[in-house]
Amino acid sequence: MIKGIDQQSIDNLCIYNYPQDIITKDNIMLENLFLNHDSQSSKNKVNDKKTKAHLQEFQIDNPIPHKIKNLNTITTKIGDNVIIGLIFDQDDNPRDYEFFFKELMFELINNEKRCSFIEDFEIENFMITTFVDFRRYDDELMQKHSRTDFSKEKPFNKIFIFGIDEVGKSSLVRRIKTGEYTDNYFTPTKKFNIQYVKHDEKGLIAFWDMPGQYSFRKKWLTGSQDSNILVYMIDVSDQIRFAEARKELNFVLEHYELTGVPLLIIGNKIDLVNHVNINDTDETKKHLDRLKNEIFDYFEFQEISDRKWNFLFSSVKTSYNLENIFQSILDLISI
Ligand SMILES: Nc1nc2c(ncn2[C@@H]2O[C@H](COP(=O)(O)OP(=O)(O)OP(=O)(O)O)[C@@H](O)[C@H]2O)c(=O)[nH]1
Ligand SMILES: [Mg+2]
Repeated sequence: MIKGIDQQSIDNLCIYNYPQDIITKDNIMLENLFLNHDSQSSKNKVNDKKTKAHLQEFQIDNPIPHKIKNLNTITTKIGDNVIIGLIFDQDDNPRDYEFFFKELMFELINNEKRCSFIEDFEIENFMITTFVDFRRYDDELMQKHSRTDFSKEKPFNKIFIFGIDEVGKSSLVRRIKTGEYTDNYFTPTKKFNIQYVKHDEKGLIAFWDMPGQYSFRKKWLTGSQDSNILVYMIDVSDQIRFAEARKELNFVLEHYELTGVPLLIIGNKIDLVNHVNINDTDETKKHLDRLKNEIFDYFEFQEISDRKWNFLFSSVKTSYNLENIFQSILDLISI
């Protein structure tokens, strides 16, 4: 997606790619793209006046299927300064998708108001929804089976990680992605931190790490759309904040659109809990079981009956249980 096409200089454009980097700021390519859309827009202004009737609506131009640097694409212009495009397989005909593309854009932008193109997180979210809806449409209606490319053959999974601030969400994602951990490495996350990990069986896994500070929590519901699993993290060493953590979890779980989405709850920072010297002894096991029972009683996890769920302790710092956590995520999304 390219934002800012009404600006004088191509350098000022904002370019968003999903799920991989596919397009860079190539002047000739971009100028050609804009020219195509400019002629389309002027036609639309004459023929399509009715769509401007509602003031709050974005104008969505007729999509244009074309080749951009050998990529098989379809693009449309939204409002005055946004162009969004999709790239298809070489053997696909983008014209097959023209109608659906325009309908989908209209539905997402003007009916569901999924994106106002102001904040980056909205744009990221809008792109994932477009991507997922298109793949569903393709699977259901086009019924093509001979796929060879990565994104078709292998599934795509979105892992939505949330929890109040400071529990260790960003540290976990960094650990999974790079193997690294540093105390106090992170300042609070201020926007959606999206990291991709490739997995042999599961294809592309996108970790959506939410900001946990109070003022950002209202954006969690927007970010959670189309998730394959919810991962809720708590800090088990900070029991003073359990009430707050419980309230925020329940608020999200009550949201009807998320019913049935599997849930993994992670009790992080187990290394900080008194008396728990993590090793394989029976003594440790007893301590962990007792702590787990206390947490279950307090959070009333047993009441969760509308989805598959699991609870695991972890320490991102010492790597305790991280392999089991990754495995549990994979198991839950397979269900
Ligand atoms: N002792 C200990 N510290 C941890 C662990 N995991 C994370 N931390 C520390 O906890 C602090 C917060 O970690 P972050 O990963 O930034 O937490 P966050 O949940 O992403 O916080 P927000 O982005 O504000 O929502 C950092 O100082 C980390 O180093 C852990 O398992 N044990
Ligand atoms: Mg963070």
